[in-house]
Amino acid sequence: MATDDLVLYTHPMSRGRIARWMLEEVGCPYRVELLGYGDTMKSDAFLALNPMGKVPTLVHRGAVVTEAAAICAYLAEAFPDAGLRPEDTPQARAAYLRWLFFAAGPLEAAVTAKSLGLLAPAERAQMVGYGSFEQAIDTLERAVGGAAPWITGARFTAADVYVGAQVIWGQMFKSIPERPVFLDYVERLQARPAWQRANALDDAAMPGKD
Ligand SMILES: N[C@@H](CCC(=O)N[C@@H](CS)C(=O)NCC(=O)O)C(=O)O
Repeated sequence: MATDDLVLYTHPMSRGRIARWMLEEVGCPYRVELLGYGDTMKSDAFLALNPMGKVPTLVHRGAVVTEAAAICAYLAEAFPDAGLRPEDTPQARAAYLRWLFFAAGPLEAAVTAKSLGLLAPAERAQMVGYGSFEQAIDTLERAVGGAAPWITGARFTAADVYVGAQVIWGQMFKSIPERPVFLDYVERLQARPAWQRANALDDAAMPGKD
């Protein structure tokens, strides 16, 4: 059932897919507002919510959350019964925050820079957060490979939604090199009913599907 309490502003060809997946994991009713690139995304009404004019943007009872990683973390906190927060141990909490922030910062920057052919030269590695593309990918592989079976250990969390979405996207579009550890993680992630529901909903919302 749609509700005005929880509204996701998104586009099916965007990082909004991450937020949709997280909402499906949470299982709380939400409403979707589909925006268009370059038009409704840059309207005055939407810029008032997100001055970046970007999706995803979530509004929960008047609280605006932008940034896909923050949306995942916010929803895990706002709906604790969904069990998407890390276990209450220093190890699990550390892994949760560490890999969530790593994926939103250094990893995303490295993958985007590589795709654009704009990676920092090797002699500037000390200055950029991702060091080198290879260093960032090797670190991701160790994080995912050390997971049992999820990034913080036994419990699937919001960090798996965010890190996992990047790995799924990277394997699909070849922006992250194919490695057995990544392929296994993708298989586990895509077996989740919430991922499947979110994916089907966004596929159905693709332009030209109505
Ligand atoms: N850091 C943001 C990035 C959001 C972002 O760049 N979204 C793109 C779609 S994937 C967008 O809305 N682009 C529209 C525009 O910049 O006009 C996040 O992680 O949510």
